[in-house]
Amino acid sequence: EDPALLEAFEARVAADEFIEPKDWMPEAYRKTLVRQISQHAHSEIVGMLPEGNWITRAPSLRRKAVLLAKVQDEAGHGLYLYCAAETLGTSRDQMTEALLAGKAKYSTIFNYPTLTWADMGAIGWLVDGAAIMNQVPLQRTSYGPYARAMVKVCKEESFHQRQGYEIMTVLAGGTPEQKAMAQDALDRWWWPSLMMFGPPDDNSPNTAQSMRWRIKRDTNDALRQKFVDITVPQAEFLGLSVPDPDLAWNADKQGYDFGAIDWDEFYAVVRGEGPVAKERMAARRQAWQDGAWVREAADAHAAKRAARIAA
Ligand code: FAQ
Repeated sequence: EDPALLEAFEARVAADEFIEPKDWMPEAYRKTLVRQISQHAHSEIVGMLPEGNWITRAPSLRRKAVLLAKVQDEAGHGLYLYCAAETLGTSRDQMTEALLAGKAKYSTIFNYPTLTWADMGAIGWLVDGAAIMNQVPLQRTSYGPYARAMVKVCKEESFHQRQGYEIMTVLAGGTPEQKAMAQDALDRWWWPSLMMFGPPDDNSPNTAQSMRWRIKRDTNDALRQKFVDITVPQAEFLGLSVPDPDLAWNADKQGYDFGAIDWDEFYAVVRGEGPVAKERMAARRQAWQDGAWVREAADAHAAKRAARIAA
C-alpha cells in the first residue's frame, strides 16, 4: 500500500473526518468494517427471532402492536446495515452465505430462549439498552455510511428500550406471580447482556486497531461498565435484584464493581453452542430457502428488462 495514501488516510481519521465509500482506505480497514457491519446486520436479523416468538402470544392488542413494530424495526436496521456494508464492495448474498456457512458471527445474546412474556420486557430493557450503549458512540465511527446508519438506528433503539422497561414496571408492580416473572427474566438475561459487549479489553484482539482507526470509539470494558452503572439503579427502581452477589458501589471510581463474567460460557456461545443456536440458524436457513423463488423471479425480471432495452 502506498505510504503517502496511508498517511493521508490516517490524518483524516485523526481529524475526525468521515471516510466515504469512494475514498481510498487500507484493505485491513475495509475488511474490519465488513466484518463488524455485517455481523451487526446479522445480529439485527437473527435478533428478530427471540421476540418474534411472542408476537402471537402478546397479552393484549396494544402489546402486540408495539412488539410487532419493534421487531419490524430490527428488520429495517438489518437491511440498512447490509446496505452500509455493500458500499465496501461486498454483496448481501455473500454476507448471508457467510452467516449460513457459520463463517460470520452474530451476537451471542440471540442464542438464549425467550421463555415467558417478561422476557420481552427484559430484552427491551437490557438487550436494547446494551445495544444503545454500544451504538450511540458508533454515530461517530469513522466510516460515514455506518455512522449515519447509527443515527436512525439509535433513535429506534431508544423507543425499544423504553417499551421494554415499561413492560418491566408493569410486571414488577403487579401480582406476586408477575413480579416473580420479572425477577426470573432479569436473572436469566443479566449476564448474557454483559457479554454482549465482547471479551475483556486484554483479550479483545480487534480493539486496539479499531480504536486507532476510530471504528470503535470506546473499549468493550468501558462500555460494559457504563451499562452496569446506568442499569443497576433502574433495577432498584423496579424493586428487583441484580443476580450478582459481588455487585457493590465503589465511591473511588464512582461506579459499580461487579462479579466475574463466565467467559467460558461466552466463548462456547460464540462457537455456536448457545442454548438455541441450532434453532436460530435453522430458522435463517429456512427463510433463505423459502425466499429463493423471489430472488430467482427478480433476476428473471431484470434479465427480461435488460433484453428488452437492448433490443
Ligand atoms: N457475540 O476483538 P473483539 C442488536 C467476537 S445489538 C458474538 O472485541 P470487536 C440490536 C468478535 O466478533 C447486537 N461474537 O471484536 C437488537 C470477534 O470475532 P471475529 C449487535 C462476539 O469486533 C436488540 C471476537 O469475538 N451489535 O443487534 C461478541 O472489536 C434487540 C473478538 O472480539 C453490534 O454488532 C458477541 N457478543 O468487538 C436487535 C454492534 N463479542 O469477528 C434485536 C457493533 C465479540 O474477529 C433485538 N459491533 N465477539 O471473528 C461492535 O461494536 C463490536 O463488533 C463488538 C466486538 C463490541 C461486538
